[in-house]
Amino acid sequence: VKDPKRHPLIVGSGIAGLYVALRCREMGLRPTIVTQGRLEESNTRYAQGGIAAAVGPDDSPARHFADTVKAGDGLVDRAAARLLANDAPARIAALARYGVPFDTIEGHIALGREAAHSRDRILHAGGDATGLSIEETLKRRVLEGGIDIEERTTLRTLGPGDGVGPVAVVVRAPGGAAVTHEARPVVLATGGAGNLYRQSTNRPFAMGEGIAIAFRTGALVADMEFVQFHPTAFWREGAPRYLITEAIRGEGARLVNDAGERFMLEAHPDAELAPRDVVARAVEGEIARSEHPHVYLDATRIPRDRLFARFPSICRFLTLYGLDPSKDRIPVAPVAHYMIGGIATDLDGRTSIPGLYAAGEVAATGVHGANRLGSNSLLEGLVFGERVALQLRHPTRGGPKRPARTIELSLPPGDGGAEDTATLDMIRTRLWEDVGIVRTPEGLRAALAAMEALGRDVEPSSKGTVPGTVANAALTASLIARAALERTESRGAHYRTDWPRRRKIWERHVGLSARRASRGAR
Ligand code: FUM
Repeated sequence: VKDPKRHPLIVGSGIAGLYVALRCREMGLRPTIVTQGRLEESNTRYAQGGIAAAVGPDDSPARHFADTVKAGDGLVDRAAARLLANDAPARIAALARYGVPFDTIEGHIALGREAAHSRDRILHAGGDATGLSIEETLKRRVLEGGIDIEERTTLRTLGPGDGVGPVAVVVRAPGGAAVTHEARPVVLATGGAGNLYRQSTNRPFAMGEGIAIAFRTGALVADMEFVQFHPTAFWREGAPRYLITEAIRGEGARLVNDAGERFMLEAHPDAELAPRDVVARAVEGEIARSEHPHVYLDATRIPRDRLFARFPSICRFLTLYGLDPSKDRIPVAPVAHYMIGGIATDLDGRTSIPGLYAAGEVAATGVHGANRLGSNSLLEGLVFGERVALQLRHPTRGGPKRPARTIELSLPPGDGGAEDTATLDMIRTRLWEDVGIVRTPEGLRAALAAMEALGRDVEPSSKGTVPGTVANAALTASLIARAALERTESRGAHYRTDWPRRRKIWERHVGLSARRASRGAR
């Protein structure tokens, strides 16, 4: 490669990865996308509710900003939120230019409501197939643009680069040899970590591997204690934890217990449209109180035509399980959904490592604070993706602020044990049980000890060996448990029984970084 600066490597093909690649190409760069599965496989594809933007006649970016800040429970980076809200209409226009068929009513863009939004501002496509429409549209543009794509290819390590960016080692599945990309700008758009939890809406590969690889390379990681649980995933033995979008509550669906009582009325003045963390905890509380494994979403008051037109995918899915949501209540329970924390970046997606960028769910910009507002996630991939693309074109120096409370952790060699699915299962069960919606100090300590022990088993015993997926899962899981133990308060998505309230001293972020002596190309 003649000029590696002009050849950024983009890892991941959800909304952030595809958008950065497209914008890079338009700016004359020659990006390569590396992605674990097929190009179109990502969590983005399964996003239902939509994408938030203040484009309605009664709305404004200032309101969108204020709602984002309020939901974030005292920890939102205001500059990031202002940027998100102000830039949202322009990013929607960009998606429309690419051809995303947003739903309209009588020629006007159709806007839905979601929890903690003070206005109808959720754009959607194909009813509840917003992520699918966006992913497919961007994929088409990427293919038309002749962008280099390496499918079924996994990032394994990042090594020290020469200032332009890190060296990336990727492996082509199945059984392919390792390929080393020379030092160049690398954008991690690897998505979230929801599948580190036994119960999750996420796709199988969403296990925070990008976070672990960046952390091992020396990147600062932040806000890992904030894992968002979605209150309403379909709950039936043996069925997938399929998302039942919050937008259904925006249309009037109610949460009821087995006795048909609307328990959210007592939990929050906004009832079913309270912030997501509040609803998730209330549902969890109702499940514990009633000893019933789930609650119900009752959408029967929404007119049948409207329900089936607005939420066709959900209605189709429920039909498979013999349910008609216009007549039947939908069994639901909270599950892990979105990683608020991740690789710390500044507002231009720059991490603490020169030439390494992060965008989308894998990044921690501070924009969501302690609790993300629904439908701000697809948006963040675009808004911060745009800024990453601009940086790639004209790189400047910068990076995230190191939180005053940053814990340095060592990464000692392990026993080099074989990786297996049993270890992964233990990680997923432990996180779900002890680092879930309601956390206790004993549970957090036990989970951290368990993650460290499991990590030691599978961590390579020599520095030259590349850690595998399970070692990376154990590492990311231990970062979540470590940060949750550190934050001795309850705020947003992080709730501890020993500190059930917010504390002023905790109006700050928790950073995590690898102790310098332990770093290297592992
Ligand atoms: O309920 C939903 O459709 C989820 C939206 C989101 O996570 O932003």
